Parts: sequence; C-alpha cells; structure tokens
Amino acid sequence: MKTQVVIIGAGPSGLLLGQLLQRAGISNIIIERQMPEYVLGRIRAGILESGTVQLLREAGVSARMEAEGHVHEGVEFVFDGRRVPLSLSNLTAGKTVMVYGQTEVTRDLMEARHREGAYSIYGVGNVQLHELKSATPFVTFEVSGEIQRIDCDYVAGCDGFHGVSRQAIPQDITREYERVYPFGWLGLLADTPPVNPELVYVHHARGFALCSQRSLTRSRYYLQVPLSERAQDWSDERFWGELKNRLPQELAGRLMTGPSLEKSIAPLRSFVVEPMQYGRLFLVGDAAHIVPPTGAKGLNLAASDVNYLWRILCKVYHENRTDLLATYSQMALRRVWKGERFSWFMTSLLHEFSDHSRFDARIQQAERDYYFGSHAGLTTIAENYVGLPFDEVR
Ligand code: RFL
Ligand code: PHB
Repeated sequence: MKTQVVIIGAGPSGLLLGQLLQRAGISNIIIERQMPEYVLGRIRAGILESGTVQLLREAGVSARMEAEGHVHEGVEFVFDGRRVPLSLSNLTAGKTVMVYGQTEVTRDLMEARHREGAYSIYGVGNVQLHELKSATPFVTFEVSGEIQRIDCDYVAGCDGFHGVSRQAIPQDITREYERVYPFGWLGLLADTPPVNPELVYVHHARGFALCSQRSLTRSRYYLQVPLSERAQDWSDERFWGELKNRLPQELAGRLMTGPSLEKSIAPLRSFVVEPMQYGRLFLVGDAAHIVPPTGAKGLNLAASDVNYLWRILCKVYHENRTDLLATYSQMALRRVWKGERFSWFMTSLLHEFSDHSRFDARIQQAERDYYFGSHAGLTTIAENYVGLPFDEVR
C-alpha cells in the first residue's frame, strides 16, 4: 500500500488530523491497535476550548456539537466552603468553552471518515516505523495474521502515551520531562442532572473534587484519591457520600445520585518529550505530552498539535514549503508548555498534598486567596482555561 501520510492511532488526534488532511486533498491511512467500539468506550475529556471548536468546524464535523453541545460562559470554584464564580466570557472579551464529550467528538470524526471514504485499519499489531530519516519512510504491522507494509511521505505518531511512535526516536536525541503526582482521580459517570449549571472545581481538606457534566441529564464527577485506592473498592454509595462530604452544603443538598455507568481511576502525570519530531515522523497529542486533567487541557493540546501539523502539511503539499517541516516541534511545544504550566498550576492550587509542610500549605492557601480575590488573578485563570491563541503558520 502507498499513501501520503500514515497516521498511527485513531484517537481524537489521529482522526482529526486524518479528516483535515482528507479535506485538503492529502491522502492518509489510519492504523489503530484497538477495535472502534473499544475506542468509543473510553470515557475521557469533556471540555473543548474555543480554538478546538473552531478546528472541528474547519474539519466539517461540528454539526452535532453545535446542536447538542453546551456553551459555558463560566466555571465555579469552591475553597474554604466558599463559592467563587469565574465568568470566562467577561474576563476574556466573550470567549467560552464547549461541554461536549471526547466520546462524541470521536464518534463524529469516525462517521465523517467513513463518509469521506478514507481508509482506516483497526485491530493492527506489531506496528513498526522504518527509514524515518529517509525520503521514503514506511510502516509495517500485522493484521489478521498477515504482515502489511505502507509506504508514505510522512508518519504522524498519534498513538497516545503508551504508543510505539515515541519509542521509534533514538533515546540519545530526546529529552523527557516528567512529574508524577502522588494521587489520582476517581471518576464516575451517571445519568443524573448535573448538580450545578456550571462546572465546579472544589478544594477541600479531604481532597479535590470536580462536578462536571456531559449534558443536562448526564453528570461526570471526580474525587482526588490516594494512588493506593482501587475503583472496585468504591461502591456508588461510598462515592456519592464522599462527594457530598467535599461539597458546600447547598450543593450537597441538591446533588442527585444514581447508579454509575462507569467508574475508574486515572493517575495524574505531567510529561513532555522534546523534540516532537524525528526525520519524517511527527508526534501528536498524548504520544508527546500528558497533563493532569485539572486544567481540561489534554484533548485541547492534542488539537493544538493537529492544528500546526495540518497547516504545515497543507503548505508543504500545496506550496512546496518543505522548509516549514523543521518548525513543527518548536511551534507545537511553545503552546504545549503553556498548557503544561496551567495544568500544573491548577493541580497545585486545588489538591491536597500529603507531603506538604505547614509552610507549603499556607503558601497554597495564600495562592488561592490571591488568584480568586484579584481581577488580575481571575483573568489569568480565565484566559488560560478558554485556551491561548494559536501562532500563525506562515
Ligand atoms: P489517545 O486518545 O490515547 O489515542 C491514541 C490511540 O492510539 C492507539 N494506539 C495504537 N494504535 C496503533 N498502534 C499502536 N502501537 C498503538 N498504541 C496506541 C490507542 O488505542 C488510541 O486509540 O491519544 P490522543 O488521540 O492524542 O488524544 C488525547 C486525549 O485522549 C487526552 O489528552 C484527553 O483525554 C485528556 N483528558 C482531558 N483532556 C481535555 O482536553 N479536557 C478534559 O476535560 C480531559 N479530561 C482527560 C480527561 C483524560 C482522562 N484520562 C482517563 C486519561 C479526563 C480523564 C479522566
Ligand atoms: C470532564 O468532564 O471529564 C472534565 C472536565 C474538566 C476537567 C477535567 C475533566 O478539568
């Protein structure tokens, strides 16, 4: 087989890149380890920045999002039992975020790819990347017991944190940056109306909590838990009880509980690999960087990388601007590091840290007091939360 761009991974990064390239007349094949139902079964992100929303519009996959997604003009924070509203739109000259689940974005992209007649191969194994430094790279893999080969111009590594693409770069030319947090998030999805119209981020002495949502009838809640906890030890009852413990009384009083549709624990990690490219391989999304979910940035940073790579590849194929290829990593990383910083900041501000000294704890308290009590502090949180602008590719 032969194509212009081989995309490894059919998560949101791979599917969005594939769709944008397809519409620009650039051929691509996606190879994915799992089956489509498995990819759609993963419950992950829920918040889209305005730049991500715009990119989905450009990809021609925004119709259902516009109809069923919910625009949020603000979020709420709680600390010391006090509720502090943050108006995203007032503090950012009208910018907002969209509540629309990653599962739905993925479904829309899969359907669009099917409509476009673009080729995807699911259920592949033993993916290997070859000759990345040459002008004729290729990818081999196994499917239904046979070894296949695709020749291409470029390879996009969209295969997530545990993928093979990052490993294909020799270790002596990469540097990794990492922070692992000493806790995780226990998430629960339920068909109950959200406790509050806006998302609520809660700092509490018992640990962080987040009240999020997917729609007017579906809620997503998270609790900070020690890494030693196991999801199966948390009955629904125990989860709801602990969430109530961490919410202010008026919210706890109107929390609607119900049977969980999903419950799982995600560890919190900050990670970046530099550079994000090697010869004709480009890393995109979670393959190159991970953020703790507190800033709602993971999926949005993946879209940010796609934005840069797609625009560069368009100029390469349509204007012969091959000089731009060498700028991808630097352009993508500038925005990635700002997302890393914000996600680390929100995580540091809102969680309980068991290793904090009394001094650390007071500084953290003063940080919250300052940021949520100052117009400048609230503005910096709002402009990062809605998403920083993209640099222009030219
Ligand atoms: P993905 O989604 O991990 O997709 C990678 C795909 O590659 C496949 N794959 C392979 N395919 C072929 N060969 C191989 N060797 C392969 N190895 C792996 C995998 O099967 C998979 O299908 O990465 P991608 O596309 O870069 O997308 C990244 C996002 O999924 C991720 O950043 C977000 O989900 C993070 N995230 C959030 N991001 C936000 O922007 N806002 C949020 O509110 C938000 N909340 C979250 C989150 C992530 C969470 N978890 C569980 C990690 C909440 C949670 C709980
Ligand atoms: C979610 O709805 O899954 C979600 C929302 C906001 C976050 C993290 C996760 O910061």
